[in-house]
Amino acid sequence: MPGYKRYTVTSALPYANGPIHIGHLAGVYVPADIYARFLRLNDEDVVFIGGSDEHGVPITIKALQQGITPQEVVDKYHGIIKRSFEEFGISFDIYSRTSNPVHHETASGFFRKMYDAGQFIEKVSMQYYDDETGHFLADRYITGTCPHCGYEKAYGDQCEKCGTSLNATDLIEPRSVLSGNPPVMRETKHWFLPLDQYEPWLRQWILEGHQDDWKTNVYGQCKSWIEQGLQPRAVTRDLDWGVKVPVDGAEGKVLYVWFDAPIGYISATRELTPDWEKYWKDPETKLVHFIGKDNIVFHCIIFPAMLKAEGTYILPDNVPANEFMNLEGDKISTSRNWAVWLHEYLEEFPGKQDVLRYALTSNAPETKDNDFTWKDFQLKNNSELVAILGNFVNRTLVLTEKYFNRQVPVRGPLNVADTAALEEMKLVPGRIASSSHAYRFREAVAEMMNLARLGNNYLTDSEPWKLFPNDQVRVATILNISLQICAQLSIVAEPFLPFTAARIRVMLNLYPMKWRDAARLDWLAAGHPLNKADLLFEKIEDQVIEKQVKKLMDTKQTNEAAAVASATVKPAKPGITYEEFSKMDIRVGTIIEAEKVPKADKLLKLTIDTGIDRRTVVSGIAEYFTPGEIVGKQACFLVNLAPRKLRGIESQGMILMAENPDGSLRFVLPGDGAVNGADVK
Ligand code: B3M
Ligand code: ZN
Repeated sequence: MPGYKRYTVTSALPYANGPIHIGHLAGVYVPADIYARFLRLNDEDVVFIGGSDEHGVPITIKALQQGITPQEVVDKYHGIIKRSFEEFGISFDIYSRTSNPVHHETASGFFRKMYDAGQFIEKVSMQYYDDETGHFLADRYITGTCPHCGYEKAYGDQCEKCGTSLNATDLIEPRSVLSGNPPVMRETKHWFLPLDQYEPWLRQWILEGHQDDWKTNVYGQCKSWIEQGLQPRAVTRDLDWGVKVPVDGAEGKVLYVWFDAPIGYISATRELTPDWEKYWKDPETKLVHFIGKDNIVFHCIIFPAMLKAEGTYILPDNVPANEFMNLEGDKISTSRNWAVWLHEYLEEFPGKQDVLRYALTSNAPETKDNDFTWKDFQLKNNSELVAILGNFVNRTLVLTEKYFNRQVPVRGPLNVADTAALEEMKLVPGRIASSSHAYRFREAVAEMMNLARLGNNYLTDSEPWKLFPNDQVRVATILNISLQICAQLSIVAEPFLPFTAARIRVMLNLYPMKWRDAARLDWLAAGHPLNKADLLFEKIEDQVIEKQVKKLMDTKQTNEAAAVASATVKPAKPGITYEEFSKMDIRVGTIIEAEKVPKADKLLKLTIDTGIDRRTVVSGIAEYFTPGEIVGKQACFLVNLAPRKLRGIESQGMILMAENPDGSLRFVLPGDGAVNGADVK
């Protein structure tokens, strides 16, 4: 693009609290990779930055859930994520992580510079606090109902349903994630970025300056935030995991993860090259952030305000955020395991990176949410990659092998069909380039496939196999042109299908070429030797797809069963005092005899050694336990329950049982070493 000397392309730093799924790929990493590859093919100076976001509450919550340290969580997932990106062909110049020392130094220096310039407001305020666990409840440690859309599981920093960015105090009926209790308020000191002061500048820079070149969804979100009125935003938190706040009197406080994470792009560039400043500070550098729509406010408003405040950095030229990719009609969800995981895909579909890249790009959620289905994946593979692109390249090479001894034949006089094909070819690179510069990769990949379609139709219509016996000159021309189309494909497919492009080049015995070569039309001279033809794609059979669909249906069933079970767990009873509780005398005892009560299906008569005495307890457990299996078992007994008569037998106490939501009973077992008569309290 005119006017820029170099490009800094960033892709959102995924939280290192789970693996990558197709939603991440379709929204962020595949388009960013296409763009970076396209720029490199154009000989542009580009750095493509990625890395793991290793701070913030999503990480510490995961650690809490799994009973491991935050460091263990990020080490595990950073490894999985990095490897799967590599294998998938996401061509980062660096994939870093925010726990690196260079990042801590960069982020803390950034904060300190703003602090010294008086760009924060220091404020003591009341924040939610969990009395039971002794934690301030920042961000995702608090949930409640979203005041904008009514979603009941919104977080203290954001509602994932409507995408609105929230403050914890905006939530209706807030609850602590740690204890489930309603929080209390407690005083604490924090530093705030006075976003309200940047409002006039943001209006000018975004609303006036980027009306025409930012995507409608991005521009629209920015406009609505700015119009709602921006508030000062806390950029520090009471947490112990993250970048320490580098000022006196800030013990136990770290930078807010959304303050440090975007600085991670800068830290990663510093780590990549000593020349990093030109990628961040030279106005002739074009900075582009690839993100999903839930990150728009942070990349379009908050981070630019920070960059502007710091004063020495450039601002993003564009933020081509995508909408969401759903899966089989349902929102992708890590917690519900409703996803196609990249590392699993790579294992189950070895060598098929480009198939997924193609399915995700040709259906990219660029202007609205889209749906990934396995049927569509199969269709894209079978009727486009196999039937058009693969078929065309393969037929061309096989026919050349057969008729011309695997050498490029001579192009003779051209007829109307040849000229039309060549004319069309001249237009293809320009079309793909202008769609790519406008971040319309669906359109771009469709143009690429159209070129393959053109070749396929040209070959089918020309019917060289019928002409060969009588007109070898004509057949030579047809195959020469078909081979040139293959060569052009090997260039223009590279951003979208890098593995396939490389394989076409190998078959054609060509070196990698640049975009400027893409309209040349004379890549292969007559006599140029080719390599053996090889199939680019293979058909995906129904059972392969059915297996994947079944896997998802199993997940759905498990989720539904869990939902039913949790829905039928009885709600808590009203509270009682300790005095009330302590009136109950519960003891460990052993069942020494058990027999059925005649004519009573449900009752067993038990003789219990309570440690105090031996007594009879009649219990309604006969449907679940036979006398034989419970004799000798220890259990807990309520021994001071008023005696009552059941079927003529006096019951002098009660055995304690756990009742599942489905009504089935289980013993409440004392631990090893509990003796009869031990007091349960
Ligand atoms: N880790 C949020 C996310 O994964 C966040 C992105 C940071 S980009 C600087 O959606
Ligand atoms: Zn909402």
